[in-house]
Amino acid sequence: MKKLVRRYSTLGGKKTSPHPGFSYFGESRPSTKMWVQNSHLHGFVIACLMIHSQALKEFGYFTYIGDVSYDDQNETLSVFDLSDFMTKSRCAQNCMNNLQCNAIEVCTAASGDTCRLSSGRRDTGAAISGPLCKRFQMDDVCESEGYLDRTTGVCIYDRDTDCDYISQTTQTSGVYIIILDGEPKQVYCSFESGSSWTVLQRRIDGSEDFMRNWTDYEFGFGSLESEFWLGNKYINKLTTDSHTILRIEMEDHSGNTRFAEYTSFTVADASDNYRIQVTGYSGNAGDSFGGTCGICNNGMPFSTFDNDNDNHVILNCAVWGNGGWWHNACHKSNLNGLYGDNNYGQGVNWGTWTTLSYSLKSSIMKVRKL
Ligand SMILES: [Ca+2]
Repeated sequence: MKKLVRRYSTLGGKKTSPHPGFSYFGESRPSTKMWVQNSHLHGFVIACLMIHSQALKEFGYFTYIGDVSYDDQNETLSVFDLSDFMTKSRCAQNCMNNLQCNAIEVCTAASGDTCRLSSGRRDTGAAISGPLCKRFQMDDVCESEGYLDRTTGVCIYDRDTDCDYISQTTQTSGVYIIILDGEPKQVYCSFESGSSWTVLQRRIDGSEDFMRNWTDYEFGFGSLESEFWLGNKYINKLTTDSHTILRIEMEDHSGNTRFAEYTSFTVADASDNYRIQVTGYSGNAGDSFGGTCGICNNGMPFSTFDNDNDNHVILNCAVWGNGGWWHNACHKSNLNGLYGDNNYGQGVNWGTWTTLSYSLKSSIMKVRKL
């Protein structure tokens, strides 16, 4: 399994607990976290707080994340018998002092209660049986199931996640962090009738400017709760990761809704300018991507006002059409066009439904796995 890393100092965002339902260390006080008492450590933490208060704010806290088997000691670094002297608090302190340690595990066995230091991650692994240990994970700034390599200060993610993964714990559509190609990424997951969609694009009110440059379209812009473009870099990663069913839902200004769905949708990587390939149309909005024609968008690389990869020898179609898109010469679809602009080819267009002289009220583009 490949390991991908990311420096936590660039994360910036607020830590999101993957296990919000669990209580913290010291289960009798579920709303309070345990602070490891140690003046030397305090000094260290305060010094670090001055350097990076956000990243280290929760350093030194442990959170109960679930149980592991007593017999599973693959990640055990050392074991202490619990006593009046070797309390759970001292055990946690020992973990803090050992950079290999990511968690403590408090075990109850016939031979007595123990506390062991573990290099274990947040994922407590396979089904368990026999005597159990409670794992208290050291909190860090790494999102999802990522964990901090404390010797290097780098967040490591052992596996990718997606909206299907999120759906195992919730069916409420909204913004979630997934691990996409080893990196945390915020996306909008839409859970509908047992399907988990990842939203790529949304237009609803013209609040966002879609006349953006190549870099903006590459890394995304806008608000995931409102109007946005997820980013070609991430769309490529999603389609590479089997999210190849594309559904586009649109609404006109009279409240009529139509859709176009494709059984296969891929977007190439940056070396091929995020070229689109779609096949397998179904729906009632018509296929404004497909076909072979001078304005057909299928098979075209992406273009923006500062990167003209279209087939029009005179026009820069991204300038003429008011947005980045897989322009040809120029387009039969133009969902990133200027909101509210009904001039031919300038607005939020889906030509096979409302013609290129009608700017739609809303559009949403989303993908899911087969
Ligand atoms: Ca051109």
